[in-house]
Amino acid sequence: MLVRPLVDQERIQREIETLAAFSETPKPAITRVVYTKPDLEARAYLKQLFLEAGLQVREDALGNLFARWEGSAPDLPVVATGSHIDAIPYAGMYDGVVGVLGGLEAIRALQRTGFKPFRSIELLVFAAEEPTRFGIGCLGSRALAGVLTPESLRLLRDAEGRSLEEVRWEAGYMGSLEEVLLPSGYYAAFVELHIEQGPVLEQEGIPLGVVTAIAAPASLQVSLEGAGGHAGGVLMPERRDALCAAAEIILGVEAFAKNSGSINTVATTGFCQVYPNAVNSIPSQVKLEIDVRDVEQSRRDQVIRQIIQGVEQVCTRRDIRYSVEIINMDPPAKSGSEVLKALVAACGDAGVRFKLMVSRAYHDALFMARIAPTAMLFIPCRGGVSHRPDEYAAPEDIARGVHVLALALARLSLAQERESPKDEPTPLED
Ligand code: HGY
Ligand code: MN
Ligand code: MN
Repeated sequence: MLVRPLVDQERIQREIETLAAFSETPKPAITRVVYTKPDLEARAYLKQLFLEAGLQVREDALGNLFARWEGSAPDLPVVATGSHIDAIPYAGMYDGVVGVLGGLEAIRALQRTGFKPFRSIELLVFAAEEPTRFGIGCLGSRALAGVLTPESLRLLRDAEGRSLEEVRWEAGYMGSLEEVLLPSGYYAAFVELHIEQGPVLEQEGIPLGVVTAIAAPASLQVSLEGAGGHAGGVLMPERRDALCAAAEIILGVEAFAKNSGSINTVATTGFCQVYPNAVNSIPSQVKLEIDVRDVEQSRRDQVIRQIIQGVEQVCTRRDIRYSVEIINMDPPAKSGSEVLKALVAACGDAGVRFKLMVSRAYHDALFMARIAPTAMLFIPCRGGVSHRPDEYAAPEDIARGVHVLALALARLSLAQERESPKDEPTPLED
């Protein structure tokens, strides 16, 4: 490989620190929910950095942000990289950000070496990767990949009952949602650099992960309605306590995942809303949001069936009204072989050891894999911790990931042929 990308480690750190200041919560906790003031301020900062790097910048009607380094073959399918900058409440400062600022630094490092792209290289900042505001994750990548239609997007509402339409317009995104979907064959390849959000690389002392597959995520909402009343006045035999029913259901979620037969099955009840939520009032209504994942879709779906059966049994026995809504049940994504080859070759060029692995977290790459050959690069994060204020990635690990990403982007940009995203699947590690 001709290029020796010169990664500016200190500059990436400064930019990560600057971006972290755009948050609803004080550092080290980052809260940056889509279309809120910190999100819009963070976007404005990124657009300024992209323009300084000489990239062509555009945003679509949902707020997906595109920064293009034009190649000498501008009409050919483009090589893309990128991630997200929205953050769940009380998160860390590296989730998603490493892939956005790292992608920018990979481009700048190639620019410094005098590399000239053949295929254009485009950096993406996807809108709403986290499910925080509208209950379903990866809105931007689902929409541009055609997995979510404009009609489905228009049905989305946040916890305050505000529609996606209303909120995005207020944030200045007034374009037509029909224009978000990208034409078929638009991208030749997509690579996402991300922290592992797990402990494997650190435990095994391996500096990079090359992701062969992304686990299949699903989420469902369970609404329970019993009978409220005075905590002192209503005797136990008369009660229809919605929170006690929820407690049994939540323990069932845990048990079904633990007893699935595979360590790769995970399930979490991460959201529990109680009404009226007063110490001396019997809970009459509860809303649960449950997240279920597995690298094997059939095993995940079996757990979902068990959860739904469990809701029916508990609520029948306790005389609780219930409803279950499936929010999303996505298939897993398998990485594109040509992109995997480019990542492995780039690790070789850089002399960096790597591990082939599965991503248990989902990412925008899960949906980019529907429209382009896709793979991911993981860097270690301390203790495998993520979605917490103490999330941390070492500067040298970030710089190493950026270096390999730059080499891979250079290889992919010079590739004459574009493989189809439906290339032979790589084996799912189970
Ligand atoms: O939940 C996830 O896997 C991602 O971090 N949104
Ligand atoms: Mn996340
Ligand atoms: Mn992420």
